[in-house]
Amino acid sequence: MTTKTFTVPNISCNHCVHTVKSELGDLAGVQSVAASAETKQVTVAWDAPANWEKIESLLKEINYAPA
Ligand SMILES: [Cu+2]
Repeated sequence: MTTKTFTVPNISCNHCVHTVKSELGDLAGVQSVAASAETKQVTVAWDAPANWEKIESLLKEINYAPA
């Protein structure tokens, strides 16, 4: 399992947190998603078939690109 913590500048409230968590959670292979509106930090844990490229492009698609 791979875990990565990164900043998403566009996270501004709990709705954003909810969106990021549910969208990433739907990606096959993603095991857990933690996000905070206060720190704008997201931690994702994943296994194959997910990978960082897929996670990053999904986040860009929904306008929550990682910094
Ligand atoms: Cu928001």
